[in-house]
Amino acid sequence: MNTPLERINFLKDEINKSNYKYYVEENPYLSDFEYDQMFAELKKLEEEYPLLKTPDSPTQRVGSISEKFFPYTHKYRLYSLDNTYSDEELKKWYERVTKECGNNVDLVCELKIDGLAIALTYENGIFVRGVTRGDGITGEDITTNLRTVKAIPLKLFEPVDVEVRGEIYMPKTSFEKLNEENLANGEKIFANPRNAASGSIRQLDSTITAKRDLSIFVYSSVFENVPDAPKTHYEGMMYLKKLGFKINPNLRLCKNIDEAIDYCKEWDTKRFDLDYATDGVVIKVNNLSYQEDLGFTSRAPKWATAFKFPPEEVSTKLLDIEVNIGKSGAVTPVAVLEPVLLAGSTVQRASLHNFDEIKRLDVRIGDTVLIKKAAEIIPKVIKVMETPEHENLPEYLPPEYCPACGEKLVTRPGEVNLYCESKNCSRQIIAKIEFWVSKEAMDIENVGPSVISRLYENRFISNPVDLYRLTMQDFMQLEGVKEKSAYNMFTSVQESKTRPLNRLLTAFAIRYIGKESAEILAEKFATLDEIQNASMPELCQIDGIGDKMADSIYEFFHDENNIRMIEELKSLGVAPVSKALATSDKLAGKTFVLTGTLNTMTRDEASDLIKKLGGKTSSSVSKKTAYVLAGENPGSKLDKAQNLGVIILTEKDFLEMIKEDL
Ligand code: 3B9
Repeated sequence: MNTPLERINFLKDEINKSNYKYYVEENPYLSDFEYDQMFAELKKLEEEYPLLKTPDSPTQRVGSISEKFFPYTHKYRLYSLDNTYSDEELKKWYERVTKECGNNVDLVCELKIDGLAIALTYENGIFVRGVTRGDGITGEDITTNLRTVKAIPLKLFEPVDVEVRGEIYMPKTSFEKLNEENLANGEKIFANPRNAASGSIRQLDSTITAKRDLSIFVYSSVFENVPDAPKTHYEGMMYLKKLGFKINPNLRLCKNIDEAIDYCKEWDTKRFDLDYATDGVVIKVNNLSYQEDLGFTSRAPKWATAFKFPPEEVSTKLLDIEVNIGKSGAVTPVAVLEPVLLAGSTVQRASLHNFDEIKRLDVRIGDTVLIKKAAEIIPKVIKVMETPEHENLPEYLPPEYCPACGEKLVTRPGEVNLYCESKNCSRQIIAKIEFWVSKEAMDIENVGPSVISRLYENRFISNPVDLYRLTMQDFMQLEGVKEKSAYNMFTSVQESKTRPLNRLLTAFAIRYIGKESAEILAEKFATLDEIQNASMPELCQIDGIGDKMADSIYEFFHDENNIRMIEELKSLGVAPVSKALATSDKLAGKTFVLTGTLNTMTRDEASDLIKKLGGKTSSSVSKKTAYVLAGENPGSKLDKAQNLGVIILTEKDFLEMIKEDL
């Protein structure tokens, strides 16, 4: 007769082995019935002998409900990958590699899984911690949720100390099933398997995570106490497999870049047969000592590159053509589509460029159209499929009158777009204000399209300048806006008064002047007055400002209405600062909120530092806050950050993060 400990260990091993066979090798070992029996017996024994219950027990996968995720600073940084898009770029990358390491550098090709990057830590072969990638330096501790992912071993086949990195993903079929169920239950629909995986793993209630079909592929490791640690990436991957990790079976050792290019070509088509989303191929130098020689840039290893698959194309039905009115009055068609999966996302709308394009392609409502998506860009209609229905559909005719204000639409010489030239067109005014507050322009957080529409409808604003006249009380008049959010909206507007000059110039939406030309202007001129007083020849001389642009700038700053608007802005306290020169883009796109007292610097100094590294600071914590930098005696901002799951940095974390740039 076995002792309870022996029996418990036997059951744990059998169940763990069964999990491994089922979820990693995808080759069942125990029948469902046997599994359930053993699981029940183990659970009962552990209840009887609570001291024998250990964290690597399969009964310990479903955890509890946490209130929040805690930030965790990675022991080893998680790097990104540089992207390549063509054979030529791949060859150039390989040239740099061989220049450093000599000819005949072996490569390993792997599929790039479109999921969620995480790091798993094992001590003595026991899973102790799982953390999201975050920004590569600090992530969030999601151990409890990761324990529910059956393909993650709780105990390895050898008692090693290792940190592995991998990608959590949801199989395409499970994603579709989840969406079907959610649709039926009136719950959230995920745009793609990646979002579904991310939403599932970020559940505070891990019993929900446990119900989602998540899996993992592991692709990288750092060993700590292994006597003969692998010498090549390929051996490393085989060792990970031997330890019980799930690795993607489609990795391949290649002798040179031509073989790697063949791999990319092969998988560009074969990937559609897989039950998981991939967005490219990762190519790595195999020899680890070569990897060490090549080293890292500030964000990515030089010994690896990600080849991105060219954009996908799919066909779907054109349900309608909507008309959009832009901030400059340009009237453009938008395709409304039967939802379809394209390059990993569900697409329902696509660009049709302009009405000439519709005529050229002979697009008719009801047609089957081919749509294409370039990386991160709005999909567009590129072709009408030849169908028997096409000929019977009525030709599409562009609108003659503005659908918003009824004004007759006009064409402009030399331009393809139709324009609504009404000064009172509501859709145009709203588009102008929306652009003013957008990230690219004045970046006014907390005041989004829905707030703008309501402010406009309630006649609180009829142009962007009016935003600066609003009081907190005005915001509170909107339905559902309480004191706190009114305060945030008001503060965001006030904060935007001192945005850099280039942002204000962008926000003006001067014809032909986009973000880049606004930056050029802001580098040449320190103030609005200087630009206003610039002569045509002065403007034309500027590198990067063409004659048409110069004309448009001159005209804008001499228009009576605009002169008045600029005066009003000034009197309301809008005072752009001349462009604070960021010396690095390390913190680009990251918003910091500072709270409490810092030891090594003042808050102003910290905030200058953040700006110098390309980041932003804000006074209130929101979902868009990337980090809260908390000093001693922090205020309520810290609680808010914790509630929202925003990463909290101590002064030490912050200094660690930017030390290379100090
Ligand atoms: C320090 C696949 C992805 C991926 C690395 C990947 C994303 C990132 C990466 C991981 N799919 N592979 N690989 N298939 N989406 C290459 C950036 N590796 C690291 O982050 C990393 C970091 C290291 C090693 C690896 O330290 C070294 C240790 C020994 C020698 C040299 C460096």
